[in-house]
Amino acid sequence: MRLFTASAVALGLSFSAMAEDTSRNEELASSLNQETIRFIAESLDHTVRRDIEDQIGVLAVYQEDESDNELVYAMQGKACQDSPDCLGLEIYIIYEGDFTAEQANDINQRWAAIKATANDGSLYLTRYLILDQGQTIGNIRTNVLNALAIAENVGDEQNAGAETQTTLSVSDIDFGEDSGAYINDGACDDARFEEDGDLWDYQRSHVLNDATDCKTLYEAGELTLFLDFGDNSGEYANDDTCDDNRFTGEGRSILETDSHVKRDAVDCIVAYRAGTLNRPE
Ligand SMILES: [Ca+2]
Ligand SMILES: [Ca+2]
Repeated sequence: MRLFTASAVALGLSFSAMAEDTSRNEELASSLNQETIRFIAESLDHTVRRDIEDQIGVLAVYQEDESDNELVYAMQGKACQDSPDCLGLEIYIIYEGDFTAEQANDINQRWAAIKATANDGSLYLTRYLILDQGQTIGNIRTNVLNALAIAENVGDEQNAGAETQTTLSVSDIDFGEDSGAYINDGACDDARFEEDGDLWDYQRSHVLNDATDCKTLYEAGELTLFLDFGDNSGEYANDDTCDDNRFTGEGRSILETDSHVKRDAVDCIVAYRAGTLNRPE
């Protein structure tokens, strides 16, 4: 089996939704050929990227509703023998990463409608349909959507887990310097480590200014990083306006895309210290 990467690519674009094609929903299929598999993907308003080489099936892609991410998946005919018609259909999604058998087992226990396996670190999510007694095209379309909905959930869980891990690493956090009025008093006064830090002006002014206190307490496991400004990798970094659209307030630019989330740290910290930004909800 060829490897497909289901990568989360932030497109930063919005596509106009086209209507789904339900015209063949009542049609009973006891086998599937290339044309029908392609129709199933396109009828869901998904884009067929290409046919699967030397097999019956397609590689398709669509944009998730809740985010700008796109999900790549494959539908492959099974039990085709020498015929161009296949008696089964496998829907599969592959996430590359560092997945273990334990994680796959955990997914299997929570999502009965999909089979998860870990192989060389990649996570395979598959759903197999048998067409023995015939299934309607509408039913097959619903099965595809169910499998993809579970895959989206699994993907979201992985992304959330990855974010938690990065905030836990001390070396990933810039604690700044000891330059505030409350340095070395045994309490962290940097608003980033306060759940409702916007309420206190002196904590805003202490972002990056109470390094020793905050680092010591963070290493002891007594602090959580609630507000992560990220780095300065954005195209509009260092132009004196905060372009990170998680924030609101007069210190924010008019940019509406997610392109600068956690990528405009200096501009946003300056505005935040000055009190012209509200932190994300
Ligand atoms: Ca302090
Ligand atoms: Ca900026």
